[in-house]
Amino acid sequence: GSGSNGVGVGMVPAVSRSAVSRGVVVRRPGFVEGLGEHRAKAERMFSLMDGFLKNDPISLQKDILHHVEYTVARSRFSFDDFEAYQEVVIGRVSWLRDRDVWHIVDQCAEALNQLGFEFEVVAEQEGDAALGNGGLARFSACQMDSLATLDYPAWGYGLRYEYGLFRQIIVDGFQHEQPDYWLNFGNPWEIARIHVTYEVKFYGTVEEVEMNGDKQKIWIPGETVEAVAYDNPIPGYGTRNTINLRLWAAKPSSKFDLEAYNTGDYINSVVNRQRAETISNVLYPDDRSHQGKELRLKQQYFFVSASLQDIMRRFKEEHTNFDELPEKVALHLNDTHPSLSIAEVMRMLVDEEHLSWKKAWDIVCKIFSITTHTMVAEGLEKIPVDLLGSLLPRHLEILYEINHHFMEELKERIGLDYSRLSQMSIVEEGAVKSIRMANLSIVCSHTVNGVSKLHLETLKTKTFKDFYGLWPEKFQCKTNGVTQRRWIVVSNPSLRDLISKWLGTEAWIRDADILSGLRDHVDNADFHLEWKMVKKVNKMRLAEYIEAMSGVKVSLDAMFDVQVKRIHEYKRQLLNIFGIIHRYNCLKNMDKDSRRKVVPRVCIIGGKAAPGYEMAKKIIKLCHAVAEKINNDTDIGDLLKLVFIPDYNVSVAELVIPGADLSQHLSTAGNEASGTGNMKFLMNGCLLLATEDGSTVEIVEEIGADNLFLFGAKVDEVAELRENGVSNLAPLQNASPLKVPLQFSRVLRMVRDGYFGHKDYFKSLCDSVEAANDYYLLGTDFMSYLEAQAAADKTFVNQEKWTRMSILSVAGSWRFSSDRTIQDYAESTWKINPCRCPL
Ligand code: OAK
Repeated sequence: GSGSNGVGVGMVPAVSRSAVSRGVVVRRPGFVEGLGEHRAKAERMFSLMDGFLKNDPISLQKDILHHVEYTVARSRFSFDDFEAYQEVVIGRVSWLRDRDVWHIVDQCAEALNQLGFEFEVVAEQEGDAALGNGGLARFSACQMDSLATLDYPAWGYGLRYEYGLFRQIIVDGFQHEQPDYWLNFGNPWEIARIHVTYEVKFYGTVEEVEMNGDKQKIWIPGETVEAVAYDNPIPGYGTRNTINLRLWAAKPSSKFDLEAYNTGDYINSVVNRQRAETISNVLYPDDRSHQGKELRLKQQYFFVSASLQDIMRRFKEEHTNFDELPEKVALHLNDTHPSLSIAEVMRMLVDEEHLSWKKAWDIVCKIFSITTHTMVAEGLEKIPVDLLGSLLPRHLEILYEINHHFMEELKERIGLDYSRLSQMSIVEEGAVKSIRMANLSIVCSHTVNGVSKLHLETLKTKTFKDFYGLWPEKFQCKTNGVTQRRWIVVSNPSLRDLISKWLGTEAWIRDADILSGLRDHVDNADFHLEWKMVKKVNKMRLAEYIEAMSGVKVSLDAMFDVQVKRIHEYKRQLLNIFGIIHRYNCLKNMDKDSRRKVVPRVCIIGGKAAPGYEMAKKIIKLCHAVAEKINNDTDIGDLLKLVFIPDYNVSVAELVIPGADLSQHLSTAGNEASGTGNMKFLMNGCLLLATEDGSTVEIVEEIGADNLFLFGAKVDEVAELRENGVSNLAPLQNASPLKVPLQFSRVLRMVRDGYFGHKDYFKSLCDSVEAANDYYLLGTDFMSYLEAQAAADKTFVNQEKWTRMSILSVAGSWRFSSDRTIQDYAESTWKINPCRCPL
């Protein structure tokens, strides 16, 4: 946490503010029971801890000093803020000692202040653990927070990347990527479990051997690396339940290849061994393109193999009969990235535990469930067979066998419909023969979840239509959510206090439903006054940051209008920029009198482009080029400013979201599976300007269409619009089709003609939205977009109405807490109950 971006965040683990990727694994409650002796010991330790490990400021100071002297031996040297941060974390948040970490923040602040440190400055020392790309990964972090808080016995697994998502720096308006070596000074939250290691194997051959009269396949691997566990505690709020995010790091295997060392090439042998570490080195920064890279596949299998060995080890410590596995273990695949798990569990059960294929398959089909996080079929992961066969030869055989059984079953059910058989097959024939990871996951999972109602509908009627026809009962909706602990309590402390004051309770921090009680005060003038004050404080914080980052001074009276998310064509940052250019044109053409009535705007855009994504990088450059023109036009002054916030990440989000008046969610309908940014802004009383896409549809259901600014084609109009350019459907008829091209083409022409410079560079960007190529319908939606913007301006002038809408947004955000999402998963997908530790 950091002082500048949130008071009181220091005691929250790095991982819960981070974006973590990959799978979430849930264990059923029975698993933790019956530990007998262990439990007795733990209880005794707990009771002693209560006596010894006190959380009052004096005890905390003793601890800090103890660490200074005995852990880092720094008492005689300078002991700076960074070390203070590390010591507080190491000393206090070791999860065995700590029971309700959220409630010792104030004591820590006092202890540090008395030692002469400023708590906020110490807390600011913590950086983001950027272990994921965007929405998918940050959603995992919210889920972990909710799992812990709701007392579920869950484990999260992932990779301990040494380089997280790249740092974005902007040079002359262009994005440059810099490595994020986040572990440089250590990570005080993690606990290295140097004894929890597993061998992970790659390459080699498959041989058939005779075993007890039966033929048995065995895999003779060619390379072995070691996976070492690093544990990251995720403490729940208002509970002793602290769950574990176990991240794997690759290390050279401890087994020596005597042969290699004896050939005399000692140096090269060591260098080769060291190469193992590259597996977990770096996170792939392109969140959607699957390029069939060997290292990426290695990462996936490394992660899957280590996690499953860990899970099986714990199961086997207590159980001998694999029939009990589905009772004790639920494995949830967070998108298809860990779906090699299916083949791996089959391999473990059949090749290592010698279960029959049928029995193993029966078990496997009861333990897996999956959530998919993408709308478009092209986004689904495929692995080329050649690559898989060389890296994991036995797994490829298993996948073929799974497919063979599936195809047989399918033929029985649908007959010899070859077109459907080939579409549903796990193996895709074609120029590059591949394994379809989504098909594999659906075949084997008992539940397939979508992340919003609209997403599920698309899965059922388009993406996985045939599978839905076969197994309708598998498909479920689990609308995403975000944690109010991160997105209000930590990042917006002023709003937190105001909400608690007016609700007369802090219980909403654990039970978001209570937030709906804010509706009772929606017309209270005093409440309105305090509400506006909170927004002002947050806008000041943001304005200071903007000035420090970009040198642009912004007026607090302006509407702060924000679009922050990964840069993607479908998210239409370009529509936003075109709208800004149009606004600029309008201002330039206005007389003085009209200008006086204009609502001043500060447009804020932030987000990273995948390093190889040309169009996205051009959008960033265009944003800077337009900003340069507008911000330096003295004629325009405070009426319009455009700032690009570099290196958008979770820390920046914590600062930007509370300070926003308006936020934009512009994806072409049918492209955003859910979106979670919309929920974070909603929770912070920021009004949405959005298309009816993903979870926004459900936000509209909850708060009503008059409490946000909707625009654009609806999902069922998009196909027709793409086909014919203009809509025949009713809602769009009002927006004159002629007017659309006129306003839009003027803006487009300015960019094309080099009004913002870099004419040649922007050409392909302009081509991508020119009439026939306008796949994401920028031209079609432009008028409707401008109307929504005008409605936002008009409302902003009426501050009472605006404040009402803002309060109703926060009140309606109760439904978008990840606690609701997780409870739904627990009850209807994993079938688990909470395990509450005695407080
Ligand atoms: C990234 C790579 C592959 C598949 C999906 C993603 C991804 O980031 N998906 C996002 O997941 C979020 C959490 O469910 C959703 O809110 C976003 O709409 C979706 O784009």
